[in-house]
Amino acid sequence: MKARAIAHPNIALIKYWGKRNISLNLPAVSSLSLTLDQFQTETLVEWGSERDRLFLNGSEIQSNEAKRAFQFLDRLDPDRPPCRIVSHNNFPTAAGLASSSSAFAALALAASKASGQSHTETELSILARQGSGSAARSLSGGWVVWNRGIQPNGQDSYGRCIAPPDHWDVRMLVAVVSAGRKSVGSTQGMIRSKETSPFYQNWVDTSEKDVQEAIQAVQKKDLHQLGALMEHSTIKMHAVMMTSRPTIRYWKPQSLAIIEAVEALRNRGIPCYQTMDAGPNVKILCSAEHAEEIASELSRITHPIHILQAGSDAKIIH
Ligand code: 2P0
Repeated sequence: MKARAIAHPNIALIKYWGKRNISLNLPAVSSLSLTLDQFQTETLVEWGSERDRLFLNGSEIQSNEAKRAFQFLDRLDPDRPPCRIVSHNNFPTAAGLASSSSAFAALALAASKASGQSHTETELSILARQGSGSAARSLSGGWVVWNRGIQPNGQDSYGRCIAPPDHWDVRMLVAVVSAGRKSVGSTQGMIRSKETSPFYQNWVDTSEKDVQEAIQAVQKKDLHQLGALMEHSTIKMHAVMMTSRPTIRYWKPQSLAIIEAVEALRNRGIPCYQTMDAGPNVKILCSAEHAEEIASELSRITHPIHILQAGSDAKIIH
């Protein structure tokens, strides 16, 4: 059987960094994200093929990435037949643009369907989470909370939509500083931070409150409150990364130039707020009315600047 699914990446406003269980990808902290439109992963799964084969953006992959994808299918069915996976991203892979979130959300959905199983959205989120933590947030569109949960088996740790895409007409700008692959992978980075950063425990202890306040800000559509919380969560996470040993620094000079430009725009009365993930690219949250002006200002520093809206649920396509 074959099935094809698409999923969109999500950008965390309140960040996930750190695991309470590595093999199940159970997070040390809850997080809140916005699923994006335009950027997407499209994945075909053929359940029952001559042998396991993975194709990504037109090339066959035989590295650890392939192993990770097929081990993920083993979680769905340990006695599965050989499978073929054909996946395309229409945006840069593994560059801090959340490609693993859409990749494992699309793979979970397509594989579930192709294998003839039937899963609820919650079950799919739990499954996708085991491929890559942030993928738990990409089954749903709009504004999504991923609860840390407390159960050892992770059955209470999944993404849940708190507001649909049309709840609030915001824009997320993506200022691409580098489309290259990141220097330290997220999983390794999180392990290193937990083991070595003197700020790690404080990060864990303070994140829950950030998530609760950010949920309220989304519900009230309070851009200032949400933007301030997002910047705070971002800087706290990067402080933990940078104080890890050896240090993990994803920032580039252009990233800082964009952060300064965002502050300058804000001082001129244009509300906009920045966030960064495990890579040098900067994302800017703003209202729809200011998006073009902000993009044109930032394009003096780097390009391209993508202007994205809230995206929809992952879905099966025919
Ligand atoms: C996030 N990041 O909340 C955070 C912010 C990066 C920085 O989720 O190890 O690829 O597969 O669970 O999901 C990127 O981490 O990591 C990420 P794994 P994932 O979006």
